[in-house]
Amino acid sequence: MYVRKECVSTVTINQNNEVNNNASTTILNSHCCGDSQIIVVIPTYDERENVKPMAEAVLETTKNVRILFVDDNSPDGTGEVIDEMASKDERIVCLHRQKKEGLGRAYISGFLKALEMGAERVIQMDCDFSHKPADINRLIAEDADLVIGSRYVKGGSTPGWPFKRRFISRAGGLFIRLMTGIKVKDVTGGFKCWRRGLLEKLDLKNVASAGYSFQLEMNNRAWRKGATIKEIPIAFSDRQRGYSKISGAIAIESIKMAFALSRFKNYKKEG
Ligand SMILES: Nc1nc2c(ncn2[C@@H]2O[C@H](COP(=O)(O)OP(=O)(O)OP(=O)(O)O)[C@@H](O)[C@H]2O)c(=O)[nH]1
Ligand SMILES: [Mg+2]
Repeated sequence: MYVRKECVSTVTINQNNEVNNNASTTILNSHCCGDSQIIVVIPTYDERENVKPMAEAVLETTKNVRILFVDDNSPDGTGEVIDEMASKDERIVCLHRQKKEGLGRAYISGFLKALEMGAERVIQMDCDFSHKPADINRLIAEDADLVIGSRYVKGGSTPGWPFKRRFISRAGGLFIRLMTGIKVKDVTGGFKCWRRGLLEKLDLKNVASAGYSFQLEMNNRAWRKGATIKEIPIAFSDRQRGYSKISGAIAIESIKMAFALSRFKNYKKEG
């Protein structure tokens, strides 16, 4: 039986779909926030115009934070711009990858590197200002294993989006929620704060997604581990500079992933 419970506030839902408000907290919350090390992981591909203002905004708005850019050898020279910043400011690090392999692969490399660098909290965000640097403080203020900046909880919004885009995003999210049973409202969002203890449990090297389906696969892994997940409202606006890397193939990967994670087949228990 599936327990229906809204997930606007912190709720734990384990692999058997049982709602539990406390149990996993003691296991997963072993690293607490306080003055912990926070690393903001930002994947970049052709974001030359955005990286500098993004780094400045992140470092200005959040204390005690480092930025790990993950660049896939961007043809526009983004990697060199980051290297120049990194040579002047030790809070900025660039992980260079040889070629474009998708957002998911870039994030996995970035998360593994951030853990190696000693991160207690890992923020993931886009480099195009759709995710607002000032909201990082709101994400890290929450006490949960995974905090999601959500367009679809009360107070969240997508200003400037045309009806068609709103519809596709909402319908896609609904489909994924129905297929997987996950009680997260913004299943495809990419602005999140992960607690180290949770990331260490997610078997990152075996994440299958190459592209944007990474978002739903990771949510699902966290949820099946019984993590505490909280959604807080954000306004998500369209990028001002540069171009979108989303393609039809990416949408198809997400649909395939929703089937792969389907609650209607082989609901696998995890310890
Ligand atoms: N390293 C790396 N970064 C990527 C790749 N694909 C996308 N990105 C980055 O991931 C972030 C999100 O990509 P966007 O193209 O903005 O996609 P989106 O924000 O989901 O969609 P839009 O609303 O259309 O902008 C940006 O910072 C991109 O530069 C990739 O293959 N490798
Ligand atoms: Mg974007």
